[in-house]
Amino acid sequence: MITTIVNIAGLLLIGLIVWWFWFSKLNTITKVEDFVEIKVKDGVYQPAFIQVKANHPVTLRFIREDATPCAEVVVFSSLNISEILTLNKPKDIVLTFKNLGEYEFTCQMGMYKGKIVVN
Ligand SMILES: [Cu+2]
Repeated sequence: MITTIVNIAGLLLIGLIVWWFWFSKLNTITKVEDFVEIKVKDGVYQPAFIQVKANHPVTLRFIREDATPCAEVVVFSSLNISEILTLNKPKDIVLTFKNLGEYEFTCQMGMYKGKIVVN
């Protein structure tokens, strides 16, 4: 009985952590004109949910502060872009989105997740 309670409490805690990591940050939209700094740290891109304008160049400056190999590459799979991020060395990726829609960016393993919304 105690084991069951402990297990349920554990699952609730895991759920809360997952919720906190993914949804609390993903639900905050950052509107960007020309430039945004994205921190790669503690398992999340900050900001992770970025809104940009179509047909307007935007500079995404990735700053990797996570030394784990997981954070080393940022991938925009729908754009066929993948870039290596050097620890603590800002990496600028300049993109112009021609089509409206949503573009995911992730680490190689898909643990870090972010999204560009073009409107
Ligand atoms: Cu990863």
